[in-house]
Amino acid sequence: MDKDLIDWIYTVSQADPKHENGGVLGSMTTPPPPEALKIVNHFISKNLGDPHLFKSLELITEKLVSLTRETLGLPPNMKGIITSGGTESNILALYSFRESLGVKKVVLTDVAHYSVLKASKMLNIYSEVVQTDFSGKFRPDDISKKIHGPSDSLVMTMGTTQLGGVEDPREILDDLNRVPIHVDAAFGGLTFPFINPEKFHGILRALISSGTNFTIGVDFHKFLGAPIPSGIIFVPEEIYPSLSFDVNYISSGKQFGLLGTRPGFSAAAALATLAYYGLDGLSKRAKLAYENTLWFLEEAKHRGLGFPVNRPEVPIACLSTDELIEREKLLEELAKRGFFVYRGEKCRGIRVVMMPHVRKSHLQRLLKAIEEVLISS
Ligand code: 0PR
Repeated sequence: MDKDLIDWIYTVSQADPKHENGGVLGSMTTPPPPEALKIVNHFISKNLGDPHLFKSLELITEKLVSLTRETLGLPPNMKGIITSGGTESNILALYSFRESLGVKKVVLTDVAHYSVLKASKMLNIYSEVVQTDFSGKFRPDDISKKIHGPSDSLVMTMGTTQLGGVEDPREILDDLNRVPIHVDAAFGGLTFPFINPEKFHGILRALISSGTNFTIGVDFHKFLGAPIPSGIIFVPEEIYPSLSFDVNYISSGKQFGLLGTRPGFSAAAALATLAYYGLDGLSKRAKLAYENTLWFLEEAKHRGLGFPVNRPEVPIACLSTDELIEREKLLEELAKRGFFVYRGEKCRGIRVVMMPHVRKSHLQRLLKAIEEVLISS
């Protein structure tokens, strides 16, 4: 055994920013709870892609799917498939639309996650991007005039990566001729239902009663804080078979989704994380993070440190700073001081994601650091 090399693996990671001390402020990652880490170890060599051999994983998956379905208020005819996260869910959604419904085109807005365009390229599905305004809002007409017939589809994001907005399909549903819709709720799926239950359930009710084929992807490894990788996609029963692939030599005879061998702990640790916090705990964490998001934006505006371009609907804050300082310089100076925020493309400034490890005191320190950088530049 090369112990030096093993030691080096630990040593080299010492230089990474740490979630716990408020350094990681832009990445949608957060430390999982201790119970989930034990579960990771317990399942580390088991393959979720072989659920007949590892029978417990089949049972765990069933429980996770039904608990998530219940939490989101989805109908029983929507089947859940565990994925490695938002990218895989987006690819599967478009693939299932293409295979079962003959979809050839996808319409999305410029604030959709880049993995939607990645999916359309990989699947040879033509894409049309609708420009949104500075606050990330689309004009309903801009979408409906791009949707013509049954080979078109639409992606709407619940919790946009850049601006934390929620794209509401109710504004256009009547004009869409029931084309299939994929809801990318990778971040919003386990935050938005607690922050604004009325709007969340209103959107779902409208989608369900419209008779449209819709899919929804939600990530456990984002705000919930389950170990990476872990997500889920729900698809209507009728298009579910298109995501099943025959594999004769393994005992289940079929596999779902993109990966073959996939981590068994994906489902088990996500379930353990849900069990650890409980829905009440998760709801409290989401509401607190959201309050901190609004507080941060308001405080920054009040102190002249930037301009909010929208009122986010999930705990993601985008602060426009380009009238005050060159963005790359701000990012660089903040990183030197140990604050790792992300580029805010649409808001021309910085993006902070209020993951559960981000406390108000971290945000206070970040605001102070921005102030210092502005004064000294
Ligand atoms: N859909 C939405 C709305 C997303 O925000 C993301 C990821 C995805 C899909 C894709 O999810 P996976 O990356 O899990 O496949 N959004 C994060 C972001 O762009 C991804 C990320 C996470 C980037 C952690 C960096 C990082 O350190 O911010």
